[in-house]
Amino acid sequence: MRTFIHIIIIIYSIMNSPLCLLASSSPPVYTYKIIKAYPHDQDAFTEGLVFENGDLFESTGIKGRSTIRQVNLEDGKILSLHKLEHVFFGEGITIYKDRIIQLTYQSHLGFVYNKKTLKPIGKFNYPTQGWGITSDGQQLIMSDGTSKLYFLDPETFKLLRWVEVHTDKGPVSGLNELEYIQGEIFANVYPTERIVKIAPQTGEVTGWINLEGILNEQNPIRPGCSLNGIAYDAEKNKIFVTGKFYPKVFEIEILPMSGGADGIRTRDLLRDRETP
Ligand SMILES: [Ca+2]
Repeated sequence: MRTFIHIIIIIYSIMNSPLCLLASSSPPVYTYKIIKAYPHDQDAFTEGLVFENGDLFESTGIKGRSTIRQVNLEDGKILSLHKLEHVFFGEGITIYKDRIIQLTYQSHLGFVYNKKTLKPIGKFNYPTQGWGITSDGQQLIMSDGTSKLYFLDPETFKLLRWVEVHTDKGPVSGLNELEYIQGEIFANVYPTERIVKIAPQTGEVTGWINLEGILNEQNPIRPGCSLNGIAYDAEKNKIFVTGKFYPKVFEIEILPMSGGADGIRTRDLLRDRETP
């Protein structure tokens, strides 16, 4: 009897292990159309991007060069800027109420800023690396470069739950910059030119967005470039994307593409990147 109970416990554990999660079918693939291109600071190592009520905010990384800044979308000019101390590597940002929350890469430390002034007003700790962060208005949602997304209480930063992001083939790792758009989580997948759409409750991938070719002869690739920045204008239903050292912020429209996930071209752009 004891052996039987042990077997039941083991089967139950396996069935409830996120490692076993597989979606029942391949997610659809989407392509894109550029609606408009705006100037972007090509020295910005973009790690976070968020838009609210006409205001664009950006977080940049690299120790000694990390900032949080408000940027004019139309001309790319920096309207206000806060530099991080040299020991910190800035990562994702999100807006929650009147605050902006920013992660750091390996310091296990997040910063809270006054949204209007960009003055630091608080700090918090987390045990993982910090990569991307977004909010559904109720919770913070955070990535750490693995296939996991962590849901945090926005007031206490306590971990509430986590999901493993997965397709029918298995987990999707390298989840980086995030954006919550119309009930789904969009995530840059490092180091590719792809974005995954994710169901927040289950972690199942609901679509791949292939942005290959967004940098080209007109907007050339330079060393260190990496697609990493998604912002959503909820008021006007506009999606903006950019990346580290990108010359432009692109407003894009997402379009269906024929073929399943297996049809996606997987030319990962493995450049000289050592950091997320
Ligand atoms: Ca974002």
